[in-house]
Amino acid sequence: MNAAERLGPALLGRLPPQVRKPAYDRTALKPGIAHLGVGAFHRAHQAEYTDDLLEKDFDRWGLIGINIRPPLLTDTLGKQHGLYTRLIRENDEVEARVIGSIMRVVDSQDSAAPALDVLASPEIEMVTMTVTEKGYCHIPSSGALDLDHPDIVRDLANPEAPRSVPGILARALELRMASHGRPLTLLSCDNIPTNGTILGNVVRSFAERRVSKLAEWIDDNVAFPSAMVDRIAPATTKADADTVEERFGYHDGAVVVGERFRQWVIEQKFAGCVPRWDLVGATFVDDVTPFEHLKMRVLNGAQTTLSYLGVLGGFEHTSDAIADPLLATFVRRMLTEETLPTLMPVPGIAPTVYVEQSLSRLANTAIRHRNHQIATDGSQKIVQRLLNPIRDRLAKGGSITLLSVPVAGWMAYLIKASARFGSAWPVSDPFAEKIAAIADRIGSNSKLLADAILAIDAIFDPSLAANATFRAHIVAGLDGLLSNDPMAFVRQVCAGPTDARLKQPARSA
Ligand code: CS2
Repeated sequence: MNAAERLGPALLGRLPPQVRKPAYDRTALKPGIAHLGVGAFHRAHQAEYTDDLLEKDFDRWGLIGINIRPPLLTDTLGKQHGLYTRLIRENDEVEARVIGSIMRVVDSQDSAAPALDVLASPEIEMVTMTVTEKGYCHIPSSGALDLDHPDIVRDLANPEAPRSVPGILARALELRMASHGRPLTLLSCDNIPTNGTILGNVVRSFAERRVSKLAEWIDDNVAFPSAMVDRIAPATTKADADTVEERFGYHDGAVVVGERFRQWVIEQKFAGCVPRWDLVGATFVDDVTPFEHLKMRVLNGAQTTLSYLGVLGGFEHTSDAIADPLLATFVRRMLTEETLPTLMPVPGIAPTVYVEQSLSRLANTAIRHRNHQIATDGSQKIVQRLLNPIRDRLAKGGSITLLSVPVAGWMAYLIKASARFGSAWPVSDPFAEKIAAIADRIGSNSKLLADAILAIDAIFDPSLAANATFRAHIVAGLDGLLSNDPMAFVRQVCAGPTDARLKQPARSA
């Protein structure tokens, strides 16, 4: 059998009719946007919105995709001149579209120079980024730049050859200031609270420690809007590429799969020109906060909860976990009883409807989102998804019985990965080693485990860690989730009054 032809400009005219293709002249694209972190989410979200915009109202907004961390882009998107297939999957439906908005890709993993060339160039007026929560090098509990972060220490000593996101952006802004001086919008598309404010903080804090006048120049010429972004788009698998090849007859090394739902709410705070994403479904608003709380606490909170309880219960994907009646009941009750009361009114969205819509999105069996993928970097996610609503509940005297369970779930997930607990699964989290060391030292005493983990003040601010109610729930949660039957504990919490949690099943480790 002949190998299938690879997707590229030459194939565009011969794509099967059921594959939608760019309805504009790609050769007329000019670079205007740079994106840092070209993963599945970017390809399923901002690049698609941009493709919609180019189709609706063609302007010069071509995208240059940059990776400063693996994987290499040259071998996949590069070989396809930026083209890739975006599949929307909902249970049995598959809808294919080739996206054309990425005009060039740049690999800058070994040195920042290629990224800086793009970011400092006068034609780039918008830089979007999906660099993951930990890419900001901030302290999750406070939002401040982590000056002890090894990459920040290194970059402050070698500012002309930076590796960190704050270091690279500060250097790019310095080059812009020293050359053409054109303004720039830096738009974070990561799931961290007040992402624009945090990005502004880390870049400014870095700049203040560098060249004089850079921080002032940034204040006058750079905007850091906050944004809420949403579409579930798990890491692409070989099966996804095979689907394209089998159904449509061509090879694509950069396929992305997402759900139909998508949302992008952007704070109207720009410097220079802005792509009119608001013409194609994005919303420009004065305050993103209510949207951001809704999304991170409900949709992401549910995902994180299902990921930890799902792994502990033996479920592979989100959709498997939510198909379990116990976990479905748990997560629905947690969201409606404890999370919703912490939300502020959201223009145009009824929170209860949003909860049901979120739960049905998570039940989509065609989206193969692995619980271990969502569980990755939990230390960077639980603050906005679980701890902030817990803090709000405590401030108003509300119960936190349900919201505390996934926090203990995050701890149990990392504890069980330690050697002392049998290295249950490989994990990836900046705090994994620290928690493994705690688990190895302490063993299975939940109270001592809780004391040691809650003392990590980069995650748990000291007043929350000192709260007796929260602490008692975490201890009970660890007792239950580290037992031989973690689901029995979830059942017990779901069934009844909070006190029932104090009767624990038999311990393992
Ligand atoms: C997920 C998100 O991996 C994760 O942390 O919770 O990537 C989630 O799928 C997106 O935020 C959905 O918009």
